[in-house]
Amino acid sequence: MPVESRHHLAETGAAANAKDARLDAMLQRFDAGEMRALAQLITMVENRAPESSAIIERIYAKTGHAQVVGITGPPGAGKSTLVNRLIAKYRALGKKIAILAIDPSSPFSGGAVLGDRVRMTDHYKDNGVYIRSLASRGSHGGLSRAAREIVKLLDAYGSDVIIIETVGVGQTELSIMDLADTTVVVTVPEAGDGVQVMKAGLNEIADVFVVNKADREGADRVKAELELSVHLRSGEGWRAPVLLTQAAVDRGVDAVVDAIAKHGEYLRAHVDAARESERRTREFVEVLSAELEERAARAVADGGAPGVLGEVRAGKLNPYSAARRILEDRKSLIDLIHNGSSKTESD
Ligand SMILES: Nc1nc2c(ncn2[C@@H]2O[C@H](COP(=O)(O)OP(=O)(O)OP(=O)(O)O)[C@@H](O)[C@H]2O)c(=O)[nH]1
Ligand SMILES: [Mg+2]
Repeated sequence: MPVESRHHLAETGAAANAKDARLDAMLQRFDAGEMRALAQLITMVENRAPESSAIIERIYAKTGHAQVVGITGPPGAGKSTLVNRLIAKYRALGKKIAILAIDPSSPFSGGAVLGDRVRMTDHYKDNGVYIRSLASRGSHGGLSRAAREIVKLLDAYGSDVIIIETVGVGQTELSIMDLADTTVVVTVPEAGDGVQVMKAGLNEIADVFVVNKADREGADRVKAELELSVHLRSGEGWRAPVLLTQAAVDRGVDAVVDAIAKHGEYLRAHVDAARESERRTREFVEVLSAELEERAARAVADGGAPGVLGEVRAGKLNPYSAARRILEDRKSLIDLIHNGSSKTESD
């Protein structure tokens, strides 16, 4: 190895040590329950800092305590209003709670919820409530990974309940809801909303149905429709209750808290080992492929695989042949994944 190159490595080594020390300090503050450290770690994970995987690896053993509750449903159904109510209920029960809002269009902590100004301000200062939002724009499918890792951090932080609110009824919502232990689908008695929910497949994943805005006409009809769909959904096991609420005036919300708790108990009593191992396998494959992708991208950015990359850049080699050439040559592959910056491929 040329001298300059060794010198370069020594320097980056020192920088890396300082970085490690900073990260260690941050993780120690996290372990001590410092909310600011939680926020900083979430930001790193959200921005896909290279340390992201190491962070999650470090905190993983502390996860598994929280009940993750997904709340989804059509825009404007009253999800955020409901979540704000739930925050108050859980705090009254002495539970530590975290909210992850995906693309929030309605506020959680700003005190904008009707007459709840004072109470929401209390939450804001309350150490038992952590509220964070995550934008899906421009995240190129990395959203569910970021959400997964943020949930891990919130769990390891000691949250009893983690609520994820998503807007809408699309594929992204379904993939985010995959993170939830308990999924609450919120609808309203508007014409067609029940149908929209069923079309989107949300009724398949609902563990609890909430028909909010029950002050409006048609709530009983939607409730009956949803109950029928639960009835038709074959099999024994958990039967999703259909609850009427008026979140805006705090009516029916206690029953939602009860249903979520009951579903949590049900899950604990009916641990499905096969499903769990499937979920762990899926997570492993996702983490592995994402990690490989990130390492390859970093390596290329750092000038790894210069021979092949040079040919690709010049248009002499098509990307498929180039990828195959790397993948089929053990040494090139290992160099790329392990030390993309050391440029050992063919020089
Ligand atoms: N009539 C009535 N209005 C309600 C009720 N609950 C919430 N709302 C109102 O419905 C509107 C939408 O509520 P949000 O909580 O922002 O709904 P959301 O589902 O979070 O909306 P997005 O995040 O935009 O999808 C607000 O104006 C609420 O005040 C209710 O029980 N009855
Ligand atoms: Mg909302």
